[in-house]
Amino acid sequence: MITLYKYTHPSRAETVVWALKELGLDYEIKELDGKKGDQRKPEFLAINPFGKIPAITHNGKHFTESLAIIEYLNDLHPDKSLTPSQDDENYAEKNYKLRQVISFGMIEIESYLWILTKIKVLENYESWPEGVDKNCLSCIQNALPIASSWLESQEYIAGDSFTLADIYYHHLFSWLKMLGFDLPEQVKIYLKRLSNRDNFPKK
Ligand SMILES: N[C@@H](CCC(=O)N[C@@H](CS)C(=O)NCC(=O)O)C(=O)O
Repeated sequence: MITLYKYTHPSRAETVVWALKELGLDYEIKELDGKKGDQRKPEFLAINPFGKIPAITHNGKHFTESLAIIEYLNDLHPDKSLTPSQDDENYAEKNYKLRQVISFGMIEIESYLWILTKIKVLENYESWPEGVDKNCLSCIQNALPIASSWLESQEYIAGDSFTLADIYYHHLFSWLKMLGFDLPEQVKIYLKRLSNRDNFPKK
């Protein structure tokens, strides 16, 4: 049995819930109250010493980092349905595209988004020099049209089929929306398409 540790409130642990559903794996959920600091209690630090969710336990072992957890879950599935099939004659190219879009999202968008969130939403709970928020904003504004352009000719972010990159980009684009970014129309349509999937976790 897989145990997923998530917050009572929505967080990136929802990406793992979505992957579990897409893969049809059995799991149980243990909820932590982030506002009460459950993530910093010794019981949870024994699972993730970094004190962050999501984390899963499986076969007596602990797994952390949302995307790595999703990769692990995908490897448990006989068809590895969230990544291109190795039997596909264009496997190398399709797998490259998947890794490329994820790498781009993490480095060119999420890193700046996280700093912007710390400054704007968490009210400067770390001290960042003046002007950093503007730099982050402009880095994201440069990267967003590139990510959006991938959706001009394909239904999913890394090609013509649904992959774990779509789970990640749904999280990323929703985060941008939450911070007030005006998303391009094709991104809005894409988000709608993803949220209509049978296994999309309903609130
Ligand atoms: N890179 C990690 C980030 C995990 C993360 O930042 N989790 C947040 C919730 S979305 C958290 O647990 N924050 C708690 C804290 O910082 O105290 C991942 O993708 O799993």
